Amino acid sequence: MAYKLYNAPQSTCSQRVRFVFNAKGLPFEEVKLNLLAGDQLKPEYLRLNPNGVVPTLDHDGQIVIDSTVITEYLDEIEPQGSFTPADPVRRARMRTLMHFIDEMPAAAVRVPTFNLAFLPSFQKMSREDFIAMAESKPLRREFMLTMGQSGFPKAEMDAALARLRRSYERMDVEIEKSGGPWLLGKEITLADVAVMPSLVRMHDLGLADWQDLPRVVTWFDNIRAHKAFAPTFYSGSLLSERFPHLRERAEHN
Ligand SMILES: N[C@@H](CCC(=O)N[C@@H](CS)C(=O)NCC(=O)O)C(=O)O
Repeated sequence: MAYKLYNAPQSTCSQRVRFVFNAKGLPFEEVKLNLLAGDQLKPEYLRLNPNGVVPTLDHDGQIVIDSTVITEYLDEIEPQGSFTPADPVRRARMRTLMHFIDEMPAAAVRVPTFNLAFLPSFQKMSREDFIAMAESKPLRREFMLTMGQSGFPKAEMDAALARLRRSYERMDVEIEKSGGPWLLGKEITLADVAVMPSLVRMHDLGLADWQDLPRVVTWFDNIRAHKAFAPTFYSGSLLSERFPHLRERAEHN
């Protein structure tokens, strides 16, 4: 069985899928897209993924898109080292958390990411090129136009940070309820995988606002110590490695 993953090193959604592949020890071919250059908006890619985003999985010609769907798909067809509880009630809880994660931290993290990391690249574009690029995005058109070339205003940034903070608090409650160390108890599940890249991103941006939540601190240490973590976050996967201005920012903090 051959797996081809269209993805981007720094993409949080791609990191979820790479983590599951690496944890299961499954070989996969990686096709790396340059998102700032617009590879995800080329007609040949849009035929695979009409949302114009990564990741996309090609499994022997069968196309599966959307990172949480891909991780569930992989866990179904490659059940070794399962990330899904056997008990249907716990499975339902896992999916509930995955929905929460996509709606809260995974969505909110885009605001500090774009404001702090990507904005300088967009500011170098002409107004016309920026608008044309934003309008060509099937899923993120309004997001890009709201950000514009001056970035999200402070109120929007504060709201995103507040949503992220509430997500860490929710993680803390879930870990306490389940007995930890993972969100649903003793075993790591797809819910942990789903939220992981948001915390890695915020840590990388120097905004790890969970230091007063010891259960989340331990969770973060545990996921970084997982055998799948290092191969998932290979060189170039962190924004601070790619954007020198972020390193300078971190040094000043
Ligand atoms: N719900 C989708 C979201 C995918 C997504 O937003 N991907 C981002 C990278 S993490 C992307 O490709 N962005 C490109 C763009 O905004 O043009 C998933 O989970 O796969």
